[in-house]
Amino acid sequence: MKRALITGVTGQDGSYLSELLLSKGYEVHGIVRRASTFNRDRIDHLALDPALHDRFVLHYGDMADGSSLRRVMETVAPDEVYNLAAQSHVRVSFDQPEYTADIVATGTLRLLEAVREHIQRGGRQVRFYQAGSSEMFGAANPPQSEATLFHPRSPYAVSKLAAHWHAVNHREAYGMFVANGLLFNHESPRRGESFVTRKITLAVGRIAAGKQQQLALGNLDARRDWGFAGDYVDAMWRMLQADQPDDYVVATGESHSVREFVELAFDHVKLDWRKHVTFDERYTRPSEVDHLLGDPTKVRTKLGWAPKVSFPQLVQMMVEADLEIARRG
Ligand code: NAP
Ligand code: F7E
Repeated sequence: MKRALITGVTGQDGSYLSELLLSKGYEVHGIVRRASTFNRDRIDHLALDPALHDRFVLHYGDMADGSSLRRVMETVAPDEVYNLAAQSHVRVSFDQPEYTADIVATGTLRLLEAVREHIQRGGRQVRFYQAGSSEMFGAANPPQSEATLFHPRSPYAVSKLAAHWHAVNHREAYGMFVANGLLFNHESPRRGESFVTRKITLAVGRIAAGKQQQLALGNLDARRDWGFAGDYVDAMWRMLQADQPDDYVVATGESHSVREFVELAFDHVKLDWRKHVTFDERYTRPSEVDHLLGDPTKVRTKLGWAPKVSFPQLVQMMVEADLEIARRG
């Protein structure tokens, strides 16, 4: 039975990846941080399932605390490590740049070092997945591929870029099996509520249920390559099953504007978005990323990965889930 360690297990991707690995027979260990309120909604169905008691195990730790990362590495001795933990909000990274750099960049270095020391002590091979981001391409012209020069536009993106190069350096300097995923935006009904897609679908559900009237948004012209998170965690797993470690763009190859997402979401409940959406400058960014559009040729040809959920299916899935929440709440 393979053993995996996931940082960021309570996040959107951590929850889908846990489900995928458990379905493949893995023993899954996750790192959680202490909070004053419970923050495990996305994984409660796994953590509280008696049948998974021995196969889904949580450990306290924090990307800011190298000693906790080293301790968990020694306790778990995993075959695969998936580093998904991050302060992942681009807008927030402008307000908390140092913290973002500490968790996203230095935190990754702490974990890579914990893995390196673990391998040195025990001689076991550990495969490492680093959650890179299309934000690292930032201002680079679309379409973006593995050959595109990075041009990050936020403290988050700069920090992810540093983490990316730490990962590459550990691969080259120490011969570690480290794969970088360059993942474009991926969404789901489990998406954090302050990211634009979920913010829109939550509002659409509440407006349709008569519980809200207005939705305040920032830049509607930004274009993103949006896929379904459940599809993307499969690409992460495939990267660690390859013969050689490498870096891969994971994307749908299709981009849409925030305005198109809004239109489609409101259309789904037969409402005119223009009557409900207002502009609020607080949701704009000091430097925006205008157009991200990934070229997934490499991940398709080398790893056989392709997205299964289309853009309209994704919007529909998210609106329906949030309609249900609004009706219940
Ligand atoms: P998410 O929902 O924001 O989850 C982030 C996870 O990181 C949460 O489990 C969070 O724990 C944990 N975390 C934050 N700070 C931490 C710390 N100091 N120590 C330990 N854990 C910490 O993010 P996601 O959408 O699942 O994304 C997963 C990863 O992929 C992230 O690294 C993100 O930057 C990257 N990424 C995401 C996308 C996307 O479109 N979703 C695209 C490219 C790359 P709490 O629950 O305690 O907050
Ligand atoms: O913004 C615009 C905003 O916050 C998308 C993270 O997972 O994906 C995510 O980063 C676009 C931007 O995602 C609002 O200006 C308009 O152009 O949903 P978002 P993001 O910044 O693309 C990448 C790949 C990651 O790696 C990140 O971790 O939407 N926008 N109005 C808005 N955005 C937000 N959040 N809120 C608004 O009201």
